[in-house]
Amino acid sequence: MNNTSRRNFLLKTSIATATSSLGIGCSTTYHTNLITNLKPVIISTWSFGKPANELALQTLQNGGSALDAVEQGIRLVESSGNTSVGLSGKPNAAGVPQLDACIMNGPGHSAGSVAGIEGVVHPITAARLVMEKTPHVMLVGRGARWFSEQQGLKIVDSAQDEKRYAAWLAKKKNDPQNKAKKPDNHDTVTLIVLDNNGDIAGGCSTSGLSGKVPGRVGDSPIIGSGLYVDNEVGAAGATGLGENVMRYCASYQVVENMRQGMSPTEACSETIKRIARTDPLGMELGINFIAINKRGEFGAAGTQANFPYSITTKDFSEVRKGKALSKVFQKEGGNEI
Ligand code: SD4
Repeated sequence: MNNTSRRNFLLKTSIATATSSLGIGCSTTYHTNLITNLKPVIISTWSFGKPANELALQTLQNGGSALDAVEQGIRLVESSGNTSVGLSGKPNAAGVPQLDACIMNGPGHSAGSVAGIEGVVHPITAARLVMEKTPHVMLVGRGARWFSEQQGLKIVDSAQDEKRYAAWLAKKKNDPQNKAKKPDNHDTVTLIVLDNNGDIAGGCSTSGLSGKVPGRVGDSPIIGSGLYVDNEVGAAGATGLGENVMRYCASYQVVENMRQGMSPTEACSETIKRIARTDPLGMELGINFIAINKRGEFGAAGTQANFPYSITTKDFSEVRKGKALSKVFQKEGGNEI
């Protein structure tokens, strides 16, 4: 047996022993990634999460908390020119990016979020400040922006947003394949950190659906929908059309599935299957989840065949594919109208 397979064998054996002594069913290991004892572990949505994970790891290594790591990782994406996160993201129907973000800390089960916020460069920091400086969980719209200003956060004036909107519209018009490319892509960075002590923190940030009705809020800033952290069990987060996630409290459901003994990937898959059983669009819905449990096992699943997620430990940092539940082209979904 070479070193790697010996290490994997020992790892699997110790996990089998640990899971049976914990009374946790572990009948299937498909897409389950067992890396117990390799804490910290950082998982995030999409391939653009990888540099964010790496900054999160560095933050931990420099003595920062799991919460600091989440915030720093997500800030990197918010200021990277990403077309779905931060002020460089997708504008709403009025031409203004309205941003959604949330953050949650396992110890103390505290959470903060901002929704439909305009002009704030780092909504994730605004969400953290809501959590730490107010007794509230969620601030929206103008109130959220006012609060961010009071806290000294960087605000960018909306004339710049109008300019970006004009550029975005022109690009959309000139794209010959635009009509065939429905839906217009929209992504969220959801990043979860399991630290050395086994404590978990997570966050999400997005500009949400492009061309949305002004005031529309997606799943990402809603605790239990776009993100959920339970320090006893694990955490999960979503990307995909919020309307398909928030009607099912889906990240909460993923965590509850893990509480019942499912692996992170199974917990994500079962949540998607449950949504698909109820929703008229079934597996044609575009939804994807990442999850991690308290032991450092992680996984992901999506209705789309190529949902990439990023995973980082001190030993490796990679983009992987989530378990694919469908091959069909995903539709937007939402309430039937
Ligand atoms: C939203 N969930 O606002 C976000 C968008 C997203 O992949 O994640 N798209 O609905």
